Amino acid sequence: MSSFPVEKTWWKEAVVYQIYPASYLDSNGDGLGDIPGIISKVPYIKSLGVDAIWLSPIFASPQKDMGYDVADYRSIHAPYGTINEVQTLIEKLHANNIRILMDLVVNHTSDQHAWFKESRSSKSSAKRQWYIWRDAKYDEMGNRKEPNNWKSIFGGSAWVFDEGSDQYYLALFLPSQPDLNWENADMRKATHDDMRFWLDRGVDGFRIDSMNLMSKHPDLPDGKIVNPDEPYQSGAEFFASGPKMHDYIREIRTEVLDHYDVMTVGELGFTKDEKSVRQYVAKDRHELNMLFTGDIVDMDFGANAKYERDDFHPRKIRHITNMWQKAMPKFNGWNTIYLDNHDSGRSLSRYASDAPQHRSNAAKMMATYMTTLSGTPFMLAGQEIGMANLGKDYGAESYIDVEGKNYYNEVLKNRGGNVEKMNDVLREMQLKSRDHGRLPMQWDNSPHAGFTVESAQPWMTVNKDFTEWNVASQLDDPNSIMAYWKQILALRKAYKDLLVYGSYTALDESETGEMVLGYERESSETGQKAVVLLNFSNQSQQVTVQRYEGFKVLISNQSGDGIVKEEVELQSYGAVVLLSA
Ligand code: ISL
Repeated sequence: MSSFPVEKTWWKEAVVYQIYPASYLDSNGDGLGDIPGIISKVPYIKSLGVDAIWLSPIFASPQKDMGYDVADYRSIHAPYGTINEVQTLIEKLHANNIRILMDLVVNHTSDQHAWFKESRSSKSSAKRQWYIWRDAKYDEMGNRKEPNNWKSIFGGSAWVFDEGSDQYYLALFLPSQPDLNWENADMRKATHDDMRFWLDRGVDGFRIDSMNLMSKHPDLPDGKIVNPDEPYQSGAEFFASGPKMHDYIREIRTEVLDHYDVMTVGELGFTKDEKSVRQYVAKDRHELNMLFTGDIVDMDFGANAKYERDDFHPRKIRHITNMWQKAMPKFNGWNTIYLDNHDSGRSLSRYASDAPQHRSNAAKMMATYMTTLSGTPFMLAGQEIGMANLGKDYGAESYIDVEGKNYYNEVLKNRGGNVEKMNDVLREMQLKSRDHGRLPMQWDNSPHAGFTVESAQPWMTVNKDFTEWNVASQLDDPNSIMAYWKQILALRKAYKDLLVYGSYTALDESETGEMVLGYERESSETGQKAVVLLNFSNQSQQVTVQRYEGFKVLISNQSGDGIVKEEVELQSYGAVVLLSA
């Protein structure tokens, strides 16, 4: 249990709803979602009972990585709308007591950013040092080689040779996403100004993209050779959580964030140990409010590559959940609670089941997980109606995102271009491709799910299951997934001393069985307890709950529950929340 009294803040009580702008609603018939589309759905967003939205990047961008390649942080990607429309969105959200978080993408920019164009113009450019430039190396034969052996996160070398200025620049993602050089104080100041630009327009905080990649080891040493057959190796040890990382965040805090009432959530890649995590979010560190540690969306990634097989098992979610729920209170940190984002497949299809007979219950069970833990829940638009992955009848050609495509093509090449040999990779893409998290929102059963007009070509495949699984069909159905979300979000607010601020105690696997995740929450104000039991399997499970005899059922996705006796029978993907008197 925490040795700190938990301080109450709005961002701890908030529930955040992530909107991927391309995929929410197209208002002008070009097949791409836009800002006016989101504006028109503010009443809908409000009706769910969420408190904030996180908007994935909407800034001017060549869209090589769907806006995570920013060309100008102060203007809007024209097909999404105008800056005035963004201002209207902010105002309309605020009028409805909904806050807005922007995506702060400042580990890298697009190669179309004016800063980079100037930087690459010559070695003596005033902005040369705003990016990471290095001379070529040469082997004994005189062949030009990259400055080190780092592999890009999206495949190939992390270095790009610039013929014009005769040096390499570092790009940890796409070659068109050059990494900024955070060592440079002028660059940092310009970035702080960009942040203020949005904060002064009313933005309530940031999700900080690739946050801990900003500081690299100053010598950029070669990564360990783990795969001798491959030309490039992971350099994560040297580019993640580098020596100046905490200086940069603290500077952002004191120079910018502390002058506003805002929240921050940093995306933390490659760094997952408690000691390092502590340094970013312990309250006395004065750095970030919370983090996405990533492990919860990586539970079925292979040991060497995302698209290698390593099946989900409930013991994984038990381990990760218990680890962070126990860790954060020790240092007065705060958790994020999430299962989905735009970088992977839908959790429903990966960690539970989207089979027709299970889908509704499984989605409600996952909603129960998302709303009964200590931390700030981040739900991905579509979760409220149980949106699922594209089915197995969609082939490799349906996947358009650069991360998955690059990987697929690399493996295909290594296998001599034989598509017949690609079934294993396709299987993993059907589970984890980033495209699934970015599917157009399913509003109704009209053509293209009501996402865009009939005559338009949606930018991304609309999942054909929309005829059954859509917002309109659930709005008035009291047994729908959406109705369950609304109910449990309202309970989270009504019982916030317990469900937001209460302490967490894991139930032991010996008590619940290996397929059931169980935990207790307890209010320090009233001593009231909630017990949460979540069945992550398609079989029914019995859990003995003698010690909770007399508790009543607060919410459940199964019928026939009331006052608890000795045992709870969880149906497949059943979820039951018990409450003490
Ligand atoms: O997508 C991934 C694997 O599923 C991750 O490796 C991801 O690239 C990493 O978590 C960083 O993600 C963020 O920055 C990327 C962008 O493509 C992602 O969409 C974003 O969330 C580069 O800006």
